[in-house]
Amino acid sequence: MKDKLQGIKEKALEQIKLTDSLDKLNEIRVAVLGKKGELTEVLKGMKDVAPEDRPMVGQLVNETREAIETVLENARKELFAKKRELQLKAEVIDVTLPAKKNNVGHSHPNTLALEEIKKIFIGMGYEVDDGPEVEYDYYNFEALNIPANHPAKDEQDTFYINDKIVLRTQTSPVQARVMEKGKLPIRMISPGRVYRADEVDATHSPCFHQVEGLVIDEGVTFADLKGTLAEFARELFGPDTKVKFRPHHFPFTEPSAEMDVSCFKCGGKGCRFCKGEGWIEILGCGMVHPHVFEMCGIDKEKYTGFAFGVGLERVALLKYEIDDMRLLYENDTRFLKQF
Ligand code: 2NL
Repeated sequence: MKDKLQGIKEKALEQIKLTDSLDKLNEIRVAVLGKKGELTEVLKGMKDVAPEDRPMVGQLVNETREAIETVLENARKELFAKKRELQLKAEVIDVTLPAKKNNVGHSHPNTLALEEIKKIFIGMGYEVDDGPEVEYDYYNFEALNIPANHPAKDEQDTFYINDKIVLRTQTSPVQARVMEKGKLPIRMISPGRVYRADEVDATHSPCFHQVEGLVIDEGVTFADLKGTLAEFARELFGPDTKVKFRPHHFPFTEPSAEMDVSCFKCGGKGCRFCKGEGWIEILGCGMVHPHVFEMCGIDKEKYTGFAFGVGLERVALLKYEIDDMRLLYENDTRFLKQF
């Protein structure tokens, strides 16, 4: 037994001496001291040792284990120090090299315009809400007084998922959902992505953004609509901005109008920017149609309201004097960082 232990020890020490890596060292540790290691096997053989010899043999095994562990640990420290030294030599950092350029991103003109619009309406006590872009035909059309056979459904050139589900063509379905919940009064805007099957050109894209607004309370009138949207225009385009309302038609409002703002480039005299008009069309609006109230379960005798819709890209193009909508979707940082 003694010779066997001596043999294990000598073999182990010899192997450790020849080892040049931490991994190999670990393999030796496992092979000798591990659960199925040589030394452990010897311990398992203790049952065959005469009882009176057991303490002596046990002590011998322990001494052998301790001796091997000590040598292993020393070898480990030495190898680790060597590895460290090599690493430090290999990974020299030249602090005088020029730093890597860090490209910091930049807010998109749409984002800038939306932040500004949100700030204006939040300042007037509006809430901001959103909803699904893949929407039921019901909320996108029917609840908004656009029945199945209405020409607006073709006009709007809708992307259909199936006969009940569409890509929303406006963000008013968000507002229809809020109305349906029935918590009044309502003062909200709903910004978001909308889809129409349009060809791409300087002013059209099949996917663009809208901000729609809705106010419902007792006694809301067209005067409230005019006052609110005139203030919105002044905050967005400057304090001297004038507004003009032209009669229009939308299925979901009655009466309906389009709002123009006086050209903020020429102050209304007429210039290249406003194509000599002095006015720039900016949004559509109107008093919420009684049938929309009915569809959404709101008492049309008690409540009135106004609504409006503005194209976010249109505001961004005007405000930042960009002449082609396609530039907004290319994400060329040389373009984006100008704003
Ligand atoms: C436009 C016109 C408009 C609305 C959107 C609306 C929403 C509800 C009820 C009634 Cl829930 N109306 N939205 C009203 C008038 C015009 O948008 O040309 N937008 C770019």
